[in-house]
Amino acid sequence: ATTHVSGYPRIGEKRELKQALEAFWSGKLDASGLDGIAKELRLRHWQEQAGLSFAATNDFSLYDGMLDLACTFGAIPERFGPADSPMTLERYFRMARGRSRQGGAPDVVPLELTKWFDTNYHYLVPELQPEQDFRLTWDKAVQETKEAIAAGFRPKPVVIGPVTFLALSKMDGGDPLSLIGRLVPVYRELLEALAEAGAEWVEISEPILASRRDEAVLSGLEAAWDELRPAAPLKLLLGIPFGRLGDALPRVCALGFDGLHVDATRAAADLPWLHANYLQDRVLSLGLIDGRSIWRSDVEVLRALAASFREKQLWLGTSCSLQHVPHRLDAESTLDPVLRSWLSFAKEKIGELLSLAAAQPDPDAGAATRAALASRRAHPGVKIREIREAVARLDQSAANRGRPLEERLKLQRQVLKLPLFPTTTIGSFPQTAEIRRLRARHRKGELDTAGYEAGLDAAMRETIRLQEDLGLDVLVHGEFERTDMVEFFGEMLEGITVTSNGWVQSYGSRCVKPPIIWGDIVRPTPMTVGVSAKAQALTSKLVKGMLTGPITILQWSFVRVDLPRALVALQLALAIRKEVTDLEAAGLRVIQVDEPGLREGLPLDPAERESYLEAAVRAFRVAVAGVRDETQIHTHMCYAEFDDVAGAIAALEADVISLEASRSRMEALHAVTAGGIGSDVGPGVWDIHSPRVPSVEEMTALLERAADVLPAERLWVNPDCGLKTRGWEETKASLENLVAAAKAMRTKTVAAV
Ligand code: THG
Ligand code: ZN
Repeated sequence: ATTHVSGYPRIGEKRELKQALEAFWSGKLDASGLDGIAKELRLRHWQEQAGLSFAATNDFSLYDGMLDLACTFGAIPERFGPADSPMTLERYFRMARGRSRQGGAPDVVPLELTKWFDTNYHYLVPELQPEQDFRLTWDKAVQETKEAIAAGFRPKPVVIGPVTFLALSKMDGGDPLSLIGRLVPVYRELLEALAEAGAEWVEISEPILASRRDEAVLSGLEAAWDELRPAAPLKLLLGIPFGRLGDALPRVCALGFDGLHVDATRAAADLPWLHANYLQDRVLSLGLIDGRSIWRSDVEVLRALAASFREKQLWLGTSCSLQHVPHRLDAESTLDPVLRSWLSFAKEKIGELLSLAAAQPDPDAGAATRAALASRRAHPGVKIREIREAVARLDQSAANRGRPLEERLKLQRQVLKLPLFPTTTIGSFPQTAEIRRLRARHRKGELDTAGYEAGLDAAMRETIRLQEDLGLDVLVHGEFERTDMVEFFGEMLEGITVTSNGWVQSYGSRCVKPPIIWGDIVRPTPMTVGVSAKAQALTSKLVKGMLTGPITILQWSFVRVDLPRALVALQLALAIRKEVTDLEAAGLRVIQVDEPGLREGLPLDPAERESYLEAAVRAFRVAVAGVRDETQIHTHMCYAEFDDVAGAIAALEADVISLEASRSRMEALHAVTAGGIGSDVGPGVWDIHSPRVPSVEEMTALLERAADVLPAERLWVNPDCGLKTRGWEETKASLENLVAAAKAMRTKTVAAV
């Protein structure tokens, strides 16, 4: 059978692209050096696809594929210079990263960054105008395709489809989908250029169909496909990753494609219809190998599924681009061999695809897969009776605290004796090169545990002192022991394994190493109690215990598929609940359980959203409900979009919630209050994504806006998010201003009564 992938990881097995980009940005590598590394990576990645019928091209990007497409079509907002001036790296990265104030140059705000469907990847949002003029202004897709041909590969360019491109763009003064008639002729020119370069097939990827199948999208799709067919001979594969088509199947199948590529892992419900209404002489491409999970495929089961289709031209592929899984499992040196046998990363998935397509099943490979899957079912950590029973025993009371929220807050005001507009931070303090070096030396065994902990202690002591000097009200220990919060808890909990090199691109040069949740979750020992108690002992001020919530751990990990996610969430909730009650017992009177991942987990399919939110709210409530009413539970959320989840945020009934709000000038606060929230709220007044130090006046103005929405007694003063990416200098200056702004508000409020 014909085999292909819809994309391959591009950051490099050793994150070579990350290193090259960051070297280029800091001036240590020139443009041709960067170009050389990018070429080398593309070549290696095509070589890893050798054996497949096609090599995916145009899946590579120096920063992001949506940005690439915007640049290809000349959709470049004015602040980045004239749209028809030649593409330069300088402008490309300015669109991605902005430009900060230096040498008198004005700030240039980059394109907005947003989550790509329900993945943990983030794309740049193109900005379009109602009179948008599209023109082919960059030949990146064509060049990469020629490059593959020159290297001896048969290319299959993958291009984000016109409807997805428009639907994910933003436009003031109209629906960007209304531009479809303007875009399609230029899109067709791109296809012609790809055909001329030597492509026989192009995959046009329309993931928007996984989340939107409304009339605007479907008629946009029809309008596009009526006009898309290029003059040059080229076959078009319509690719639909991430979901099913449902009722839209007949309309989608009536489009003029030469082949349809479906996500067979998520569109299982569509397969019977496709079975019955077969595509005759058109290609049906089944994305059978899961591009979203790291579990080894049962190739023989997939082979039987594929064999049930009658299409003469049946292709086999991945459910989506493999960019959402780590590069190669065979590079993991420290992984337990039993767990390893259950897994498959991008490179291994190519192997699975090849064996799926082989004319004859390989009996040895089949036996190895069966043995691996059997060892997983039989592994004692996969099903732990006490954990299953504890989850089954959870009743309504497990999710409820003693008194209702309003009464708890009254009680907490009495016992915690905080001023009006109490000040706090979100948890992390700057992770300097020194701290990172300390951690690296400890990891490599160059520094013993005693020396390491002494180093961490010193940093914590200094940070506590600084917060006291600044006059903050609720202090934090600074989280110097953590790199990524989810990775930290993944390392501490049993049933979860952290890889040593399993990086997945999050955005641009930034990557995460998602933990693998493979078994039932056990918290063998307290995880943060030691460090939090130590911090509390250093000061007479309140110290806040810092935890990550069950939904966020779930959302930012690779999750087992042999147990419903809602049950995995409850297992995580029970582990966090133990930590929360242990923190309380150790004397912490304020405990924060972060849930920035709450909104991210929202299913693409609107029909699944309510049950997700219900389960998510329950997991959070179970995690925090074990404490006395006097103990104040905080939560934190960032990534500023709260409209869809405002009701759920209210239902968490945290005592206090801090939110990212400064960039939206407190719009986020409106969104959560619209959900009927009863919690006290700390809308962020300092945008920590930039090194800029906000002035007292600026922060006071934001707080005044907040005070128009909520009564003063319900407001906290804090930054938008943790400070780990900031430097000490700007941190001190900004926090000083933040405390001054809180004081100004206190004075004003007292004067007003
Ligand atoms: N942790 C995890 N997942 C996440 C986030 C997170 N997903 C959503 C959001 N936050 C993504 N944002 C970021 C922000 C910064 C980084 C990654 C994702 C980052 N990564 C370091 C890098 O690439 O240099 C990793 C370095 C390291 O850990 O050694 O800065 O916060 N799990
Ligand atoms: Zn945050």
